[in-house]
Amino acid sequence: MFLKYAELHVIVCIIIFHFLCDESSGLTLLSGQRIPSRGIKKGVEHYGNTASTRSIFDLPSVELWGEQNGLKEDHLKSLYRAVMNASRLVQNNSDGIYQCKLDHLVEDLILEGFPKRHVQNLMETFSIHCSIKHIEKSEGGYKFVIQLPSGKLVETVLIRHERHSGNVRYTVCVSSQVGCAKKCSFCATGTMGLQGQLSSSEILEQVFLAKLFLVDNASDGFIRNCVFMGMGEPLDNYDAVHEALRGLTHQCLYGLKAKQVTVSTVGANANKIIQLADEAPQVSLALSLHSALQSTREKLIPSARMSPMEVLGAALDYHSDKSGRGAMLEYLLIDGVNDSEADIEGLVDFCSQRRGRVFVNLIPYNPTLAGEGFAYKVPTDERIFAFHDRLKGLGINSLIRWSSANGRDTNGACGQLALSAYE
Ligand SMILES: *[C@@H]1O[C@H](CO)[C@@H](O)[C@H](O)[C@H]1NC(C)=O
Ligand SMILES: *[C@@H]1O[C@H](CO)[C@@H](O)[C@H](O)[C@H]1NC(C)=O
Ligand SMILES: *[C@@H]1O[C@H](CO)[C@@H](O)[C@H](O)[C@H]1NC(C)=O
Ligand SMILES: CC(=O)N[C@H]1CO[C@H](CO)[C@@H](O)[C@@H]1O
Ligand code: SF4
Repeated sequence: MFLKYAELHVIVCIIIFHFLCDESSGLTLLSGQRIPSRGIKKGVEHYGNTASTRSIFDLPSVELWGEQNGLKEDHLKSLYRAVMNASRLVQNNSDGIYQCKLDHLVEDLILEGFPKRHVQNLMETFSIHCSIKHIEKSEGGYKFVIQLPSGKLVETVLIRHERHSGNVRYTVCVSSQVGCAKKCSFCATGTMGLQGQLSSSEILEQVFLAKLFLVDNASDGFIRNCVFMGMGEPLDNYDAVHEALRGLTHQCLYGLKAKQVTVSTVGANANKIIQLADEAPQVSLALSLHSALQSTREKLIPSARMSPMEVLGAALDYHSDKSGRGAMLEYLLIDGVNDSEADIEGLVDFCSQRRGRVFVNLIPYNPTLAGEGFAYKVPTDERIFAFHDRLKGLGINSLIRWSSANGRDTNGACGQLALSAYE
């Protein structure tokens, strides 16, 4: 099921973050950007601990263990440096699964300044739980099927961005749930239903495995952005996602800037947007809106009935007040579904009320991108341009995100990306 490549989040992720990577360059690290712990009881991960060891990416557990052993934060830094340096992917010849092997971890820990007397205990307590079941290369990057300790599978995508300067950066697109309860009408993941929640370490291990793969196989760039656009609605697994955000931005671990991390939601639970604004305001927010008319929105995203437009709008305003930045709105344009004059009016109103503190990505729907079984069609160019012109005319920042699968070549690289990843 998940091999259908029909997950809309991922499509959007591939089309949009190709640009974002460049747009977000030159940001400076703000002090105090670290995401504070919410005081989730340390050492107690919520889900999926089936192994006898804990995951070394279960940050609260590692912190608790460190505290109990009198270790300082610098020791955690050396711990993760040594883990990164000592790890490599090894493929099992009989089942083809790639597992992480830690060669010379003991030596590396000591080289990095980790206290020798705690090494043995560390290695008995923690390990790496996820593995890669399948790797697929495409022109735009790589797609991984990740196997969780429960045996369940999720997708992780690495998107390659080559800048004009020739520098290469990657965006990693992670899953936060197995399947999804939201049942959006255009999304294959939704048809799976919700089969499980990922723990924070399972989210962070996706990034780790993708990173290891890069070191081994491409090593032409590093991961610069992380987006929660894989399987699942991240705000439906809030605690684990919050903890993963902390790990992604933690100096000892991945050390990404909070702005380089994007949480993408369909906005069914406006309270969670408010909570995110309070607890991790610097993290970028993307909202899959697809219509600003409540009735159309509900047709596409059934669970949107939980969050009427006024409530959603208020949550977005709250978020932009807290973060000082607007959200990114994703709008999939589907012929005869949400591209009417009334839909344009609705979107224009909604954006105007936000005083322009939004950025709209108009994504012409493309049947070849979203797989079969969805009887949606791409609108005419006229409708697409009408939408864009109206937004522009009102000073609302927006872009049409063509994909070359649509017969346009305005953005070859990005189109190829979408195409090659989804054919
Ligand atoms: C390789 O896969 C086989 C079949 O699943 C399994 O029995 C074996 O233990 C695996 N080897 C390693 C080193 O994990
Ligand atoms: C990193 O790993 C290499 C071998 O892969 C090893 O030679 C080197 O000493 C390690 N460096 C540190 C600081 O652990
Ligand atoms: C990764 O690189 C190794 C050797 O460098 C190669 O054997 C393997 O096929 C590569 N994997 C992929 C998916 O490209
Ligand atoms: C609910 C709604 O307004 N749907 C409209 C979407 O757009 C098409 C035209 O493109 C209209 O026919 C629908 O009424
Ligand atoms: S919320 Fe769930 S069903 Fe909706 S697009 Fe995202 S993954 Fe698919």
